[in-house]
Amino acid sequence: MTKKKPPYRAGFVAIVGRPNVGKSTLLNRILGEHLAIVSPRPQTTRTRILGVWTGPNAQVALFDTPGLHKAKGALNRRMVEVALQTLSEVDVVLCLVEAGTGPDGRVEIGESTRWAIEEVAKSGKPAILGISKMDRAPRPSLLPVIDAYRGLHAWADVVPFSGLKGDNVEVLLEALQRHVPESEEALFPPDVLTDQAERQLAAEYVREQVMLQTREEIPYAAAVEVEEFDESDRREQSGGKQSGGKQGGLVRIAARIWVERDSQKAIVIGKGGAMLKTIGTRARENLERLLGCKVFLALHVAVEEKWSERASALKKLGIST
Ligand SMILES: Nc1nc2c(ncn2[C@@H]2O[C@H](COP(=O)(O)OP(=O)(O)OP(=O)(O)O)[C@@H](O)[C@H]2O)c(=O)[nH]1
Ligand SMILES: [Mg+2]
Repeated sequence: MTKKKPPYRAGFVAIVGRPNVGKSTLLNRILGEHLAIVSPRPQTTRTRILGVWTGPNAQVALFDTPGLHKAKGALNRRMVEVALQTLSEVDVVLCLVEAGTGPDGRVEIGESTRWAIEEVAKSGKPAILGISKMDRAPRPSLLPVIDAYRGLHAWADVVPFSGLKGDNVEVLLEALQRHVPESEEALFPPDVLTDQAERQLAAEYVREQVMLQTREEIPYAAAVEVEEFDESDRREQSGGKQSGGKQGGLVRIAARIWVERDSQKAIVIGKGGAMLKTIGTRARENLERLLGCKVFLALHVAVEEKWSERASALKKLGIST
């Protein structure tokens, strides 16, 4: 007797949750690529980022989204709108929370986490709960955490995992494959990894370094615009992942870091240009890895007052649609 082949499945999944819970780290872990920038600061991701995982029996198209929070200011409001909008467009929701317990071992679920879960419930979509950062939680604390969250929503599945270390990510991916709908065919060709152009990724890699290297308000006052992406000296070779086969040679990139005040510009440039040099060097090294070729990266800093409050600026920077 031959065993019946399981049906092929394919669908869209929104990864949502409070800022900083590890959404982007998980997307990168599942895809094995640094598609979404990551920093220890909340509100790192500003737009939604598609990452497509293709397996033998299923395709899971994941949207990483900005963190759900009570937003103040046009930029943050727009970010939350993007996340909520994405919830309404997908087949399955993957809601992430942190595996945190209080000092006395009691499970703590904050006001904003409850609100995020309410939004997930309102979407009416099948929702998987991912309990993130399990590497930080003592094992015995996980069961009460799982129980507490089970009480808040009828989750389709509950999976503790660590995006950083990779623990249980396979289990989570299996759960996602089980819950996306049956489908006649894949949603994307098997070699598609993301919807982000290399130009956009370049801007994000620079912004990642701004977020990692600077302090206080600078990470939130900065945006990056790629003004030039010159591939004329890039060589065609087989094997480049992001580039449909291009690898080797040189890409010249010029990018502008926008900040909101002169004082912020001075900090981003640093003493004798030291800060800008560090940002540029780190971003260039990461870009060379991504693009599989040498990169020449020229960075400039410019001031545009209150860009984060203006719809036109958000649009120009790819944050608004
Ligand atoms: N220990 C531990 N840290 C993690 C894990 N996943 C993410 N982090 C860290 O948590 C911080 C935030 O991770 P991100 O992936 O940027 O979180 P996010 O949910 O995308 O955050 P926003 O884009 O701001 O909403 C970073 O410092 C990560 O290294 C994990 O599984 N374990
Ligand atoms: Mg993120």
